[in-house]
Amino acid sequence: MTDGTGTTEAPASGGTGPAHRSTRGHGSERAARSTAESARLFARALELFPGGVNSPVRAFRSVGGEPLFIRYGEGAYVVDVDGNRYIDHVLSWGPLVLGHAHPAVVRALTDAASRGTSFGAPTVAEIELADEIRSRMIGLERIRMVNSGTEAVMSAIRLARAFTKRAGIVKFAGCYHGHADLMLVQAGSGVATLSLPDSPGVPPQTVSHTHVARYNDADSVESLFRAHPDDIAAVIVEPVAGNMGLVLPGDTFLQDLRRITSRHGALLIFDEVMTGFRVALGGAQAAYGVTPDLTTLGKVIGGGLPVGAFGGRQDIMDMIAPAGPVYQAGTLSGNPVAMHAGLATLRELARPGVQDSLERNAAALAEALRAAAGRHGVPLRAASVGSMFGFFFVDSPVTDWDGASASDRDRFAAFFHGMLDRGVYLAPSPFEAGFVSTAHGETEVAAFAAAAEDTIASLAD
Ligand code: KE4
Repeated sequence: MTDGTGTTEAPASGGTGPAHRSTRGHGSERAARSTAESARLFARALELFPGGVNSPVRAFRSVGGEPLFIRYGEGAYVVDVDGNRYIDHVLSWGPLVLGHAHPAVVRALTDAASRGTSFGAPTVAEIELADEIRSRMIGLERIRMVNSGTEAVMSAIRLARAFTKRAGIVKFAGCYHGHADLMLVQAGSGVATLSLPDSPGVPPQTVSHTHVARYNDADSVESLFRAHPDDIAAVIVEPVAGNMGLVLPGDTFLQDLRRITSRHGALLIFDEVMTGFRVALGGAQAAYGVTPDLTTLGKVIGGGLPVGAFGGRQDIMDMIAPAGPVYQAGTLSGNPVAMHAGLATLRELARPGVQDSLERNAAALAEALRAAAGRHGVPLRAASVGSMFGFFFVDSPVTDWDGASASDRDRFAAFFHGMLDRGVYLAPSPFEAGFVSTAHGETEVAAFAAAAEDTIASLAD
């Protein structure tokens, strides 16, 4: 178990925790690391799953090599099936803000499951989680629970189109909003990683109303409104972009989007699936002081279980069935076990000082990267916001997809593997964000800094 300072000790007897632990260290050592068992399992997985994985970005395609199979996680660490132990900065792509197997989450899950795993009927848990979310995101007057971020986004867009009686949707190049057909246009994340700006299987007419603007360029949004007068239902944006690498909004960008959408009678949708409860407890909308009409959520609010949600103004949300005519449904929506995992997570996160500590640690990682790159003359830009951090091997500041996609991907791949060899597990793509958890303490930050110094020094050679 992890006491939150990064110190780990064997779990209490009877736990399902680590059967054995790799003795390899972290940081600057580059011990020989076997991945034979992962390779064997990956060969089997390739006979079962397309590309051997159940989500593309896990496949290591953009960094080379083969994915690691994880045996278990504990606190800030994951251990693979070959016994290699890593400091984890993927954290399931964001959800695990408390780290792996946090006692409060495990206890909540176990208790809930012992009373039944699903009823397809209302439970008090969904009320409690919605209350907890709304206590932080006051703009969410009504909420609908779903099962993924993709489902939240596709539902919110259907709702925006119904409410405005318009079809057009504006998104931003490099932003990723899940894999619903209409969003797979110059997306970020796995699509960007796989260089699939438009996915096959998406009929042209499906995306004919999806218009793409440039992130941090409000004029490009204004131009689309001029080109499609009275046709744009909504602008959807990652208020802090985390799917083209980490790209922060410019000083007035989000305020400009609020102003432009209001002026044109369109809705502003903040996709906070990643930024919700990461950028700040109230999400990016609290951090930047901009209230969208609709918000989509996921990841952290499920505590590692499949949960998404969308919510916003009551006059809009009340169009959702059965209150209104816009159909949206889900067998496992509001699943009580998932609700309890999310509730335990948000309650722990809300404890005094927790968010500040997360922000300090994320900032320390970004500073460690900048310092190492500076010492060795390697072009690198690093940033952090809330409990997220990101970096590009590039000389100039990155403000949009063009800047992100011009970064040195080969150098990123070499850095990724160098860090992996030194016991640090980063997202296997230059177009993702990194995360810290409450289980990442001084020990993990120091080990990351040592590994980054050693790896960047090797890149500079
Ligand atoms: P899911 O359907 O994967 O739960 O959520 C889609 C989604 C929507 N909006 C934003 C801003 C997101 O970041 C995501 C999902 N993020 C990716 C990682 N960048 C999930 C990882 C994956 O696809 O395997």
